[in-house]
Amino acid sequence: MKASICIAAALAAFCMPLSAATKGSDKPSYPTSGVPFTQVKVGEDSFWGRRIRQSREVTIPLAFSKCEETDRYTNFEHAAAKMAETARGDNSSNYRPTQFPFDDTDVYKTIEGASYLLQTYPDAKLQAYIDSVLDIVAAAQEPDGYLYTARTMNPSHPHDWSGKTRWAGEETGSHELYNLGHMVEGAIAHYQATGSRKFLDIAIRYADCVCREIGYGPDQKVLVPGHQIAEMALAKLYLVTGDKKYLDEAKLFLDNKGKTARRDKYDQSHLPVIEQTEAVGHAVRAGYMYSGMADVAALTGDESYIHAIDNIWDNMVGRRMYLTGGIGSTGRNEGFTEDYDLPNMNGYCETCAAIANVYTNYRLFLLHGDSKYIDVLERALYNGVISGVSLDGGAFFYPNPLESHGQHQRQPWFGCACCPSNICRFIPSVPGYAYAVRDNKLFVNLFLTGRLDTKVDGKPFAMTQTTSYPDNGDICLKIEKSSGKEMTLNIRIPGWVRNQVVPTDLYTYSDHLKPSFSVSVNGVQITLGDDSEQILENGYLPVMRKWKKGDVVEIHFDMPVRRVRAHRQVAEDRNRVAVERGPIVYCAEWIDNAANVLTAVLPENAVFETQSMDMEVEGRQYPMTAITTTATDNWSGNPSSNRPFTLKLIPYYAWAHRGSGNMQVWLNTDPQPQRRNR
Ligand code: FUB
Ligand code: ZN
Repeated sequence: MKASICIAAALAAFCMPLSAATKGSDKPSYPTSGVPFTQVKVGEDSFWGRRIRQSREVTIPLAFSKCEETDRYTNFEHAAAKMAETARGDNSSNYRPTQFPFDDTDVYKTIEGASYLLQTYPDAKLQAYIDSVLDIVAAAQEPDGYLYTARTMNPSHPHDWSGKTRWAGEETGSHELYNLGHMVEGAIAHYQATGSRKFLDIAIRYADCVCREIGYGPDQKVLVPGHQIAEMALAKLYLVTGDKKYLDEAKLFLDNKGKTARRDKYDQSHLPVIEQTEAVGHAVRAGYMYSGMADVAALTGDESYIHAIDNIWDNMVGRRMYLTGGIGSTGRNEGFTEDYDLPNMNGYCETCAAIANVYTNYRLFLLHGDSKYIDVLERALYNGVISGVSLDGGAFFYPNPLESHGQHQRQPWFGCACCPSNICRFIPSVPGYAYAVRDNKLFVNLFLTGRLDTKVDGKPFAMTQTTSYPDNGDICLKIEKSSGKEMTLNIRIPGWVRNQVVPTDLYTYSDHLKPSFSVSVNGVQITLGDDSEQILENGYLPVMRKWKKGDVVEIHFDMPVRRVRAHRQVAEDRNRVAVERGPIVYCAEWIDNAANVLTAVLPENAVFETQSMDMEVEGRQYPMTAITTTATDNWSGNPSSNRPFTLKLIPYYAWAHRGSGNMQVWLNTDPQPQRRNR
């Protein structure tokens, strides 16, 4: 499908108007517009309500305290002090930055997450705290807008990765533009949530400095970000301000990849982006770049960008993505390797990379309007992303492998804290992925309890959604406000209901189940016919009518336990099967099982049962659905002595909460003794 350029309301995909700065209202936007997080309130006692509560009570306070404890704020204070000292002719100080030149971003990312929370849970104390941090940040900004503490605190002796002068080290590791990207993302969230321009103005000043200094002009430098994110952030800044120079700068960064001195697969600079066809290199850099490419594709309609990002997605989702939606097969480059190389124990699947996968797929949905992207997004969200944070919100995984012999445990923080701070900003932003609007269509993409208050076709529309998803597939939508004009609810029918594990042949269901679904309006069931696919549009069931307050839509998805096989070329998963239910990938842990889960065999005819369970973490109970079946233990190495035992499986996201031990997602199906000895 072509990306049509919609002449749409200024603040389509993510944003609310910034009237003072908006230059004209006829700028292009995404073909489909995401409903911003500001218009979705998640119910407290629900799957995502609990996650957001943990963010509020644990994750974000922890991250702010770590920023304090690990001298992240001191970096800003030293930068400000250095400028003051220099102004009075004192050059005696020798401040040293903390470990990484991107440590500033943990501050920006935590403010971003806290801002999303403020929107839902106004909190004067938190707002005042953020304000005080922003005072420290603002004081570190150089007069022309440059804000990078790793240099400003000691210009003649900056961080080792920074390069001698501004931008000199950007392509190889300074992260000056990575810092800009996270600053802009955080500032926009803060502005949207609070209406305050305090952070936004700081970010705009730095963005303007970058636009002045990096470009094609005679006094400018042409260079590209060594770690992407500025591209997608500047595209967002364009949507918020209406100032096209930010989109142009984002496109300049992408257009020049592979054309500057730097040529390396690691940061995707091996080729110009529009010639790229495979997901390569460092997975977070890649995911952020693909998101930026999708932004540019959608916002400019540039066919070469659309073609390239579609090809890369085919390769990534068709050959290089884990069942959990995780990406990155090795820690060597924290990234991609070869087609079908998806090792489980040594797989990397950095939490940030799964988040980047969500960003990419979300933007591709906004570009193409196809639910297959939300299917991938949902898979990453419920598995590879939330496995990165403990149920209580206080400990984090950096890599998220699919197999362990107990060597992996979540940690309360890391020296390189990109993953915890990304969790800070991502979890509270989830409501912003639930709905989208195009003309008089409302897309219901995610199933989560809460209230939506938005506009469809320019007219107010409100609805509540109630569900226990992903524990079951029953969802109730109740219309609370509608103009009475005809409009369509586009209800996403997830791939997992339609017998598609993923929208490629990388993973397939190996049982012969045929789950079905039903949708009724005010008690009257919609006739789906023999082939429900026929009436779906891009994976959505369109339900058009003149909605009125009190109308009720009931959705039911069968949610049987499913067996999944990987493509035969994935050597690691050969003779193995994974177990899923709805969007959730399951795993077996040592603590629930009397046999070794690394060598246990799941027979072809295993019958599964589900049961509700509460997992206790730090005295609090976390509800989830467990699965049991009968498997055999071939630990003896002799198939004739295989013993049956009750195999218990829990959601993958909940592993590693009860001590250290074996964990397995891809269970053995081969009754012969294991060739690999563990
Ligand atoms: O370079 C910034 C972040 O540090 C990357 O995104 C992570 O993979 C970690 O290397
Ligand atoms: Zn990370």
